[in-house]
Amino acid sequence: MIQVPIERKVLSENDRVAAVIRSRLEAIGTLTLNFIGSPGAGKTAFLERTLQMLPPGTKAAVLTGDIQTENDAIRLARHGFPVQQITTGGACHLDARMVDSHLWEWRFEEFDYLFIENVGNLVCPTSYDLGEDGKIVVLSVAEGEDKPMKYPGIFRKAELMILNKVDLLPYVPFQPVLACEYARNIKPEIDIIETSSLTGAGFGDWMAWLDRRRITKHNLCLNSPAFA
Ligand SMILES: Nc1nc2c(ncn2[C@@H]2O[C@H](COP(=O)(O)OP(=O)(O)OP(=O)(O)O)[C@@H](O)[C@H]2O)c(=O)[nH]1
Ligand SMILES: [Mg+2]
Repeated sequence: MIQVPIERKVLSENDRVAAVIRSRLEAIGTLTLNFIGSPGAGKTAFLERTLQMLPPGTKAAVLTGDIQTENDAIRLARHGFPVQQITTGGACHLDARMVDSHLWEWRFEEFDYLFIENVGNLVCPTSYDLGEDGKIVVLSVAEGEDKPMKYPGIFRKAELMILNKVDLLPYVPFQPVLACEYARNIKPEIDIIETSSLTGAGFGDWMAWLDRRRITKHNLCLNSPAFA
């Protein structure tokens, strides 16, 4: 019976910390994206290929969340960018405090991009603002096209859906058109990019989206009252 007020209190404390993170990241112009998807949807592989494709001189960093193990951080660190693993010790999502304490370790360095890989889960991470500019949902073709209908929360909050592992389409009964239709029923304006981290398909579109998103953020910042 007291569960709802306690949950509300936890979320409002989280929102307070997230707002502080957002204003700090805003001040240094870092575009921060929060990647959410089921376990095994391919979030780490997607970020690995993204790091490989960033233009020379780009300053990027990754925070990667898992319940246990440093496996993802080890994979991501191979690409020469700063990476920190956040192990939640049981929690099924990252929260703003966890992100804040790891950003302090980097002293809020001025990165162009901060990528946050959330704990593999389509539900819990959705409610937690981490101070990011946007959420990106990663759905793989091995999961079934009905997932936007079954887990609408994250598809409503995400600005982009990565439809991943499209190299597997010849082998699985998955209809991308239906998956996109279900996602757009939840959020008509959601962007969708089909990708394969194995073959690199769709990464040209993704890198262009990323670049556009950074420029949009930059322009928004320049037009904000703080810069007037
Ligand atoms: N065929 C294919 N396999 C992929 C692709 N992307 C990832 N995989 C494989 O899918 C498995 C899971 O990939 P990960 O990148 O570890 O997935 P994840 O979403 O980070 O998983 P968690 O961090 O555990 O939630 C691995 O065996 C990858 O090699 C892809 O585009 N195509
Ligand atoms: Mg991972």
